[in-house]
Amino acid sequence: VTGSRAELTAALGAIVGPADVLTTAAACAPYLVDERRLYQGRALAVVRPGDTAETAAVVAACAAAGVAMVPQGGNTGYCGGATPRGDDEVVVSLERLDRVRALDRVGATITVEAGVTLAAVQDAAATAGLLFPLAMGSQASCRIGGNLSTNAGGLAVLRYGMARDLALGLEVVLPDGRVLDRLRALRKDNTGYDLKQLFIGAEGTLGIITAATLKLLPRPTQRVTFLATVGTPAAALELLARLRETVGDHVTSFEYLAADALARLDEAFPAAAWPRLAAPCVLAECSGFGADDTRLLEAVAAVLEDRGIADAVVATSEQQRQTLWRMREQVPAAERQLGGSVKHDVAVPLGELPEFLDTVRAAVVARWPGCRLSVYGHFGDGNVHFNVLAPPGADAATFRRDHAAAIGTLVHDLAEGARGSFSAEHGVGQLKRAELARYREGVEIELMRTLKHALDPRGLMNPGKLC
Ligand code: FAD
Ligand code: 2HG
Ligand code: ZN
Repeated sequence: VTGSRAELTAALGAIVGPADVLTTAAACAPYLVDERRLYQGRALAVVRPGDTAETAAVVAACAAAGVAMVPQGGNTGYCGGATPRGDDEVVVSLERLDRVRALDRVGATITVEAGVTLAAVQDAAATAGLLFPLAMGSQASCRIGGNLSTNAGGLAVLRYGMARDLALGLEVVLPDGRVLDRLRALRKDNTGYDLKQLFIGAEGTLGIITAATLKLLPRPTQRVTFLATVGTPAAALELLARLRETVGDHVTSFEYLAADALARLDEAFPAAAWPRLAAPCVLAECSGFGADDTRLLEAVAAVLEDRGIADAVVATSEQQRQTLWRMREQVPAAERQLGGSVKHDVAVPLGELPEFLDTVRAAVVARWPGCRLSVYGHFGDGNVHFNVLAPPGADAATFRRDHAAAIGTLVHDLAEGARGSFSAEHGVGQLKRAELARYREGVEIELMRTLKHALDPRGLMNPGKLC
């Protein structure tokens, strides 16, 4: 660090205005702790630029002072990626970059600044009669720059893909303050390396995303949303296959809720108004565009009947549909209310899911008898959240402190052993750096570090995260 803290904060204040350079403990507090309360950080300051030019100037000032920067969006990330690690780092919050710059209805694209919340992007699309399909429980507070930086997944990946699949162009401030303007709304552009892809999923280690041009899609006119008892994970996969054979890629979401996840919901929210069906359940949604809105419903009903699934609730109103989705989206809140969990976010090839679940469940219960599980997730993507809570009566924080690492190694070893991934959607951040080193080949880590060094030779952009 060159120069004094006071000099840097004064320089930052001259760029963004003194009110948007936070230095007091109280003002900085919300930016210094992560969503899961796994990391309590410290920072020299929190700075909130108001546009791209200010962001670039902030980065240039920090770079000139040799001070590291931690980009932060909605601060809902699960791996401590947005939490600063020491009082020699500056948090760069993108929350004031919250404008929708353009919406092109004919081209079906939207250009938004990084700090627009995911829900606001969805709303802007809906207002134009279009769909921005990225969706997840945190959508009211996560921000599109964070979604792109984590390559977020969520509830409709099966049909629409991850954040990466929805990005056409990016505007990025590089670690030295230069601006890379690739805000193109092109579906086709073969002009060398596709540089935007580097920043998607980079967790803020290569630059700060300030704006993005995103794909919009036709807004479905019909939706069939149902909760059904499926018997076993294998039967759930068979149901998915039959649905896809029947209605093709109209299958938009296919979420699984094991008995233990449903039990955690009941423990945390005993009075909630959602339906109680025998476990395990699937919450699925099919969406389409036909003029006759009974056809999709009839096709889904025929598949359920053919699979011998009698125990099912099909939403007959938007309100019921939202109740079903709220039930699924409240599982993380239930875990939090019960003291928190050791979370896993693994993926395995679809066909391996049933055996993987049996194996991992047996191994965890044998080694940590009495622990409670919460198993659910994006089954159609091969992505499950295999979460482990302390035994009833045990202190949740102590359980996590003493056992999280060993439980993680067991779960991740089994997932990677099944040719899967230790992180399907939440990323690496600070939390899973050891896993990255453990499971990725030396050549992969070397390439990642080569890229990091090429873009950020001084290591000032979100150090200590990812690789
Ligand atoms: P932050 O937490 O602020 O940051 C995340 C990472 O991105 C950090 O490394 C940060 O440095 C970097 N970053 C943020 N903004 C920028 C930027 N503009 N430029 C460069 N780097 C940046 N995730 C899923 O994938 N699927 C889910 O279904 C899902 N459900 C969730 C449900 C709940 C209830 C909660 C609390 C979280 C959930 N998440 C889910 C995790 C989280 O919401 C996502 O990872 C989200 O994409 C993070 O966005 P954010 O704006 O909060 O990012
Ligand atoms: C979800 O799918 C999120 O609800 C959060 O990815 C998962 O809290 C979790 O473990
Ligand atoms: Zn998830």
